[in-house]
This record gives sequence, structure tokens and C-alpha cells, in this order.
Amino acid sequence: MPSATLIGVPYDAKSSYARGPALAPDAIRAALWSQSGNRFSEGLIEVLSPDHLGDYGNIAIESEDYPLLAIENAVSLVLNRSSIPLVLGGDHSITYGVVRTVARAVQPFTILHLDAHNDLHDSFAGDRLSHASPFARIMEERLTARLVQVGIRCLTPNQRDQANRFAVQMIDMTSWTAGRRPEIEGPCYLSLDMDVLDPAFAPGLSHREPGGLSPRDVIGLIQSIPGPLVAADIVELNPVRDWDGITALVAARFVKEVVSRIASSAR
Ligand SMILES: [Mn+2]
Repeated sequence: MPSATLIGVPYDAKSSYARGPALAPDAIRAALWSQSGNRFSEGLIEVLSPDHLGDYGNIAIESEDYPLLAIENAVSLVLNRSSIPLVLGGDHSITYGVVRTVARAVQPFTILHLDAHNDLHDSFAGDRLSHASPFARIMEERLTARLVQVGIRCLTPNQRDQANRFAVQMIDMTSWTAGRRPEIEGPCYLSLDMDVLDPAFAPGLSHREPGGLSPRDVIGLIQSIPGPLVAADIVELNPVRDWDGITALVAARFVKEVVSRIASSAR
């Protein structure tokens, strides 16, 4: 079995602003396998090889309804094969279904959440499964031991109150710039919202928020996760708003570094 297995979730019906992330899994695969790059991570692991990376394909999306069962089935199948799920969204709503499934199989783990927004809205436009709400559900259901958020820069007073309510550890962009870095121990779930990046590096986003991280910062964060990864997701790439596939290429690079991180900690 490969160390990691891609699962595409082409679902963006919980997006509050622009549709398009449903096209991301295939855009990331195209960039990943493009002849413009090679098969290795920065740590010189041949990540694009059957030993290290498998592909479940995309789950079938048949309606606008939240695809909880389909996500659970795919993630469980990969975990049962002793491979680590690397889920390509889709909008950020899909993280709830993935974390819920992983939490039944593995405990405890810390979630490292990279994002411009803290996604802790109790509901958004009346929807508790909105892409602005996955971490409210995750914390309410106590699916994780600890939530660490990095890159946040779009808080509202209500969002700050939610973060306090759930005892979230937050490294916003101001503290990041001042030099604060996450301290993670033990098993880790990585949830990587592409809009954590500054839009100068990544125009293919539904929500472009200036003042964000660079791809180099995110690669450094991935490489510095000390414990084993239990699963990961990369979400919110919007190919409709991308320029010449540049953001898909950044996402593909993140895939390679995540797979490398998984491969180097595999038993
Ligand atoms: Mn998000």
C-alpha cells in the first residue's frame, strides 16, 4: 500500500461567495503530474511513485447535499488499507466529514489549520455545514484534542468569541510576523486552506485576502510538523479564478511535501 492516498472531493455547494473549488482535485492532479516538474520532494523522496502515493479518484457527487456518507466511505476505505488520506477539496466544508471519520479511527490528534479565516461561524447564511463553519462542528463534537490555527487575518468580534469559547490556539498574521510559531506534539491532522496564502502568490482563490503567508512559509510549516500525520486536506483552490494554473501548481507542491512528510514518518 502507498503511504498516502489522494481522495478528490469535487464539492463546492457550501461556498458562500464563489463556486469553483469542485474543479480543484483534477486541476491539482494535472499540475502534480505535469512534465514541468520532477517526482521528488525537497527531502529527495520520490513522492510520485506507487510506494508513496496512491489515488482513490474523486468521490461521486450526485447533488448539492453535503456528501457526508461518500466522504466517510472513501476515508474509511483508505484508512482500512493502512494508507493516510490526503483529501483534495472542494470547499472547506468537506473537512468536517473527513475529521469526523478520522476521529473514529485515530485518537488523539492535534489539528493544524492554516487559513486566512478561522471558519468557526456557528452558522453562515443559516447553514451550519457552510464552509465558514467546519471547525465549529469539529470543536462542538470534540473530534480533536486541540486546534491550532495559523495565518488568520479576517476575524470579526464574533469569530474571536468563538475562538475563545473553544480554547483555540491562534497564531494570527500579526503574531506570525512577530515570530510566533505553532508548537505541535504527537499525531497531527493538517487542514490547509489555500487562502492562507497571500493572493500575490495564489490568485486562484474564492476569497483573496491580502497580507498572507508565502508558499515558502507553508512548505516550512509542513516540513516542521514533528509527529505522524493522521490525515490531511488541501481545500479552497478555485481554478475558475486562477491565472495560468499558478495556484494549482502551488497546491501540487504542497501535496508533494505532505506526501514526503507522511512517507518519512511511515512505519
Ligand atoms: Mn477555510
